[in-house]
Amino acid sequence: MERTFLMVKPDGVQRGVIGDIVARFERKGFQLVGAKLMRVSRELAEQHYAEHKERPFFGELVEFITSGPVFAMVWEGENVIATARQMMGKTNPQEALPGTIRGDFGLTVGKNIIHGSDSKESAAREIQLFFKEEELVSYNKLMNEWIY
Ligand code: DAT
Ligand code: MG
Repeated sequence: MERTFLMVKPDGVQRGVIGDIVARFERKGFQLVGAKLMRVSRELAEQHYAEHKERPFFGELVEFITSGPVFAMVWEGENVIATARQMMGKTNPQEALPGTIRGDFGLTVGKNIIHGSDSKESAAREIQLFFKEEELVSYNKLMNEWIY
């Protein structure tokens, strides 16, 4: 089953929307396989956002993601990578549709509440960057018989 890495960013944690965000993915039918509240070190932030190293906002992005605790998660389910991106909405909350997480909770691109992997490759990379294998739990949910 496909897995993705999702992270409530420091603004989402401070604003108290961890529960709302988790609830959306649970209700959709996805399965949580790992989660932790943690601080992102500068080193981890720079690795995680390595693809943006040359962008003018890179410094700001690293400052922001290391500025307070984040809630890191791994979710599992059919097509979860693309579906989670749709549920998050566009990168800029000004463009994200109502009903999406960024559309409902955010106002500016610098503080857009949530991160989600954008491809199979980035999901695999980000999951192993944030989680040890033993922190991820595979289990059968009886509910899955009513979802799949
Ligand atoms: P996403 O988080 O939707 O995958 P991204 O990978 O292009 O978007 O960018 C990573 C983060 O960088 C994004 O969530 C917010 C920040 N960011 C992107 N574009 C920005 C910009 N033009 N100005 C400031 N921050 C930006
Ligand atoms: Mg991205």
